[in-house]
Amino acid sequence: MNENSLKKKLSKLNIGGLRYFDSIGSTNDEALAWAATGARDLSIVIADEQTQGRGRLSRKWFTPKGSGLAFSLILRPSAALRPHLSRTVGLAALSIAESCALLGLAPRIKWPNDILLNGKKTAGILIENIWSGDDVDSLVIGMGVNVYKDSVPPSEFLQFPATSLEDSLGKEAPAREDVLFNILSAFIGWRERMGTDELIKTWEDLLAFRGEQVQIHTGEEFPITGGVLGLESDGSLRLRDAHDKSIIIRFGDVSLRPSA
Ligand code: BT5
Repeated sequence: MNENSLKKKLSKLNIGGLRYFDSIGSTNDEALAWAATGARDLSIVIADEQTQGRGRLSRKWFTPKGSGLAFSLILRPSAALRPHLSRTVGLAALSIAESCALLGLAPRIKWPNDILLNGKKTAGILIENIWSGDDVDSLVIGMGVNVYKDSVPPSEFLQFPATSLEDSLGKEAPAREDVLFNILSAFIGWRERMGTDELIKTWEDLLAFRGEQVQIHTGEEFPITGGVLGLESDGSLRLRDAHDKSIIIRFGDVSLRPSA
C-alpha cells in the first residue's frame, strides 16, 4: 500500500482529498487537525502503521506495519444530514460489514462500534466531532480493520477476542486498497440513505447477540442486563430486562458483553 496505489484505486470515488503516511501516531489526530484547517468533505487520512492508535476512552488500537487498515474519514455534514448524525456509527459499521460480506464472510455488528467475524472483533470505529458553538462542524470517523493475520494483537492486550479477514477467510485476504475501496463505496452509498428506515433495518439485521442476553457496562457499579431487541430510530440500542421492561441504551462509552 502506498500513496500511488491508493490514489489509483480511489480515483473512481468522489473523495475530498488523501493524506497517506507510512507511519503516524494516530490518523484521527491528523484528520482532526486537517478538518480544523478546512479539509473538504470525504477527505481521508490513512497510514500503514500507527504508533499511538486510539480506541475509545484512551484505550489503544494496535496497528502494526503492513497488516491492517487504519484510516480516518472527514465528514462535513450537509443540512439534510444533520438530523441523522447519531446514526453515523451505524453508517460506518454497516459499510465495514458490507465489505466483509462481499468477501463471503458473515459479519455482525457488536453495538455500538465493533464488527465481529465468528464472534471475534475484526474492526473498530472511533468517531470524534469538531464543534462550532452548539453545532457539529465536522466529524472524524476513524476505522481500524484487521486485514492480515499480523494485525491481530497478542491476547494479553485484549478484553475481547480478535481476528482478521485473513484468519476468517482461511486464505490470503485481498489487498488493503481493495478492502478500503469497498468500505468507502458502501459508505458513500449508505450516506445518501442516512435518514431512511432501510438503514436502521439493515443495521438492526446485522446486530450481534440479537435475542440473546447481554450486559452493558456503563461505568456504573453494576452492569445493565437484558435481551437485545433492536434499535431505536436514532440508533440507540433497545433491550428487554428481566421484568419485561424496555430499556434504551444511548450512545456513550458503553461496552457490551454476552451474558455468561
Ligand atoms: C475501538 O475502540 O474499537 C475503536 C478503534 C478505532 C481505531 C481507528 S484506526 C484509525 C483511527 N485512528 C485511531 O487512532 N483510531 C482509529 P474500543 O471499542 O475502545 O476498543 C479498543 C479495544 O480493542 C482495546 O482496548 C483492545 O482491547 C482492543 N484492540 C486494540 N487493537 C485491536 C485490534 N487491532 N483488533 C482487535 N481488537 C483490538
